[in-house]
Amino acid sequence: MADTTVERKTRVKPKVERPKLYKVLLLNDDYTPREFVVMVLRAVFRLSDSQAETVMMTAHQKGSCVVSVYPRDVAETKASEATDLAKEHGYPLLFSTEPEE
Ligand code: NFA
Repeated sequence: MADTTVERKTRVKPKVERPKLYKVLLLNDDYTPREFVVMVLRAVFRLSDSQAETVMMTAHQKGSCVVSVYPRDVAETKASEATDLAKEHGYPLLFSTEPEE
């Protein structure tokens, strides 16, 4: 049987893009206890004790702090989980997400 080879005359541009990453931000408030913020950062975002302390204090002093970056669905799920956990305990603590530059 005769072999037939079909050649392309144009190049195929490989279209693989890195999924965009989203920042999770911790927002300061006047009511949530510091220890509770640290507990949430450790439990939901898996930060170490010292990382959690640094992130909490940065948000406390500057108004907000980036906790971590994740693919969009992970960032949104963790931000809601953390915000909901605080709400269950009666605290107004907020986490938000935004795309990385
Ligand atoms: N500002 C809060 C307090 O003084 C602590 C806090 C830090 C809350 C970071 C939210 C985010 N108890």
